[in-house]
Amino acid sequence: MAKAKEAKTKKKSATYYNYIGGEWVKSASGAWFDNVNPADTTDVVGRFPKSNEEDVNRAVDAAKSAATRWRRTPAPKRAEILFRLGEILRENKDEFTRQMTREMGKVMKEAGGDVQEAIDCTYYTAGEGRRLHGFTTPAEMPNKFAMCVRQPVGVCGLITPFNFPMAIPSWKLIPALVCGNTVVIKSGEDVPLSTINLVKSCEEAGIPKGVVNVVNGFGDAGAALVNHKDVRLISFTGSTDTGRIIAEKCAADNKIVSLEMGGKNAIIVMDDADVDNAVEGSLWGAFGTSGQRCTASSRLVVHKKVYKKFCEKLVERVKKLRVGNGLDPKTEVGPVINQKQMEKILGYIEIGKNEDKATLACGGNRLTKGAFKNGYFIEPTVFTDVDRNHRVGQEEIFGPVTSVIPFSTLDEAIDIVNDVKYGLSSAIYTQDVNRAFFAMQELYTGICYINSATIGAEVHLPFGGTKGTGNGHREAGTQVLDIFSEWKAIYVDYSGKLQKAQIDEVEI
Ligand code: UN1
Repeated sequence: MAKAKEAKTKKKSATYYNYIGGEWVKSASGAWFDNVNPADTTDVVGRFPKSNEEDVNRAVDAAKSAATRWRRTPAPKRAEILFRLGEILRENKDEFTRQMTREMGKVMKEAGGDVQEAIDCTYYTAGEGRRLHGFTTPAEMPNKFAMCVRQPVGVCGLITPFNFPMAIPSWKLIPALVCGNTVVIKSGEDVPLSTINLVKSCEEAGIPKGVVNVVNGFGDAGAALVNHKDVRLISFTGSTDTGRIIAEKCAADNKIVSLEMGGKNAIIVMDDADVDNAVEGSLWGAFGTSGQRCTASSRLVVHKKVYKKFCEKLVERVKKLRVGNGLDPKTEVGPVINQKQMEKILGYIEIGKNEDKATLACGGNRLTKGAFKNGYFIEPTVFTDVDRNHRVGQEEIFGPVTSVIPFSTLDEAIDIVNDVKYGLSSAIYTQDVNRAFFAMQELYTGICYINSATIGAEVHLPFGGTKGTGNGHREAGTQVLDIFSEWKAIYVDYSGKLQKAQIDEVEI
């Protein structure tokens, strides 16, 4: 009887594998880890192989063996498979969305947006298979032809975070593939299922064995990928601290490294702004994905003339946000990803209250009662009267916390926005076209929005940031091709004789 009851209450969990050389395999050590639902940690989504250096070595070997054949497959043919992948993702969108919410916590609408972003990226980037434009240019000698083509870089290591479990892996994977590279993905340990769903779809679409490989696991597996001598490129999204270590390691053997890291994004609200629209944008920008976006609006820089009105309206709206399990369609703010992140966020709330002595306008607590008891829930939190130098106004929190900072002039606002170590996204609410254009010119970020929040980048525009956010690369758009391919300049001399550039006189 007791047993039957146990069987009834025990939630189902499944076993998943690494994908290496086209085979679904256990880890070399036989170790596993559990992927749990952050809204209810008694809900185990599945167990996944805990991989180590040996698994990474096998995956890199597989990627290396598949490289020549894939590189020589004409790009339009590679792209045809990717278009099929887009169809498969579209067909499975609902299931992938649900599974993502279960493993990551973000509400279903947003998880659907995440899968959609992967679909958009797949279709858009697959289109590059029939472009991958190079260029021709005149040569300086007669009877000589000059052109430039893209060539793949080789085996790429992709290290992905938890906050966009399918979109971010797709941003890296699809351009890598269309450019003719083979890859090993080390997925975020909190959200391995969404990467498995993406890669299973690659298998179904017909991507040849060894072209895409996945190792599940933690930082040691990522480090083995970064240190592997046959990996030519590392593309990483995650914290600025980890990114810096990766860049240093990559420098040792001159790997190409593309980094997307932290943010401390700000919305400026001018005195002429539509305040209601700015409040809606701030709400979405700060608390969408529980603030766990690199692009989250974690600073709201508000003109003193509208400051009081803005804060009142904002706090009133924030207090009404429905926190809960993302699987419930009524939920607006889901849990945060794990215990460690939750503690970090709560730690920042303490800093805001005690060290910064900002005004805690609403929120500030972990929710632990009733339906919240087994999850990592934090009340949406607003600090007001934040000084530009306060720690909550300077450091990335990556949770449902935002800081309102007052200002008097546009110059001052721009200075506040730029005066942090990051530079991903910025926004301004104003009805004045001159102010909007001046802000567009002066805000030193990789992304800038007018009359909209700091989140919501589209896949056909470059994504990335300045300063501590990145190392000069951009994902998405066609700009991503510059990460995953290298230029080859080609000169064809059809004069039939030796011609010396820079030296021979050309008869005119
Ligand atoms: C991220 O936060 O790392 O612009 C990615 C956005 C999303 C992507 C965010 N399309 O908010």
